[in-house]
Amino acid sequence: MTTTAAVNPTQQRTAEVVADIFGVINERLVRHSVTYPEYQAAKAWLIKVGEAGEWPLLLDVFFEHTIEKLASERRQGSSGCIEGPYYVPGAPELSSPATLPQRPDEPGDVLVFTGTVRDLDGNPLPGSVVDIWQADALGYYSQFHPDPPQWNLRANVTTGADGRFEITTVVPAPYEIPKEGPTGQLIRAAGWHHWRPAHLHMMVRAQGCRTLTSQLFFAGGEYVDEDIASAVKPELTLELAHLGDGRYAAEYDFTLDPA
Ligand code: MBD
Ligand code: FE
Repeated sequence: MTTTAAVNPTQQRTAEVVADIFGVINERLVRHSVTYPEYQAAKAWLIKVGEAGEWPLLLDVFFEHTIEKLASERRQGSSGCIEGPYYVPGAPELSSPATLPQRPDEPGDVLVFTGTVRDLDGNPLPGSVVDIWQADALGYYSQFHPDPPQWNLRANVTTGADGRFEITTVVPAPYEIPKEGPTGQLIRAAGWHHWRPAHLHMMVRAQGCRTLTSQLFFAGGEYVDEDIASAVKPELTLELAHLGDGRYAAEYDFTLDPA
């Protein structure tokens, strides 16, 4: 790689970071004595990742956790977590207490998810929004799987005067990376497992605050200790309580940093 004089800071940053990453890749090709057949297989596979539309999936599973941990170092409030590939803006706007859009026969156990959104001083943030999305009890996300209707288990829930939210939904299933696609093929070729533990996704927004993108997991759930996306943090684990009528409850309070 030739190095030309950088003319502005952005160009300098691009040149430094990309040259370093490409340099590391080239070193590793040497370390592993990568052959022409391996290079050609990798090239064909990378082309398939694009053709299958799996770049968001592949990058978010294997790399977003690093970027997110770096970004979290600059936060004092609640921990964040990766956004992943399945967020869709513009979900229905509901007010707490809210039930997420779902089918009349929505499978799974009912979950009542409650909490309060506050600032760093502990003041509740009325009118803040919990933009929540999740897989259903079969592990399918609406708009990324043909079965669930468009906004199934997605909503922007506005908190009440006390900054509190109560969101009725269902307990999600663990998520299996699709096996048919190039990402799934790679995982199988390496002998890894295809799973993320069950999780809820959310972006929490409030006037004057830095938006928090996070996920919450379930204590003791399958794959919590072996997330293929390396995104689980201990402080993001919910304890599921029994409400006694077959429903489950979980509570989590969000603390937002100033903008
Ligand atoms: C998911 O549901 C997810 O949250 C991430 C980060 C990657 C793949 C599927
Ligand atoms: Fe997810």
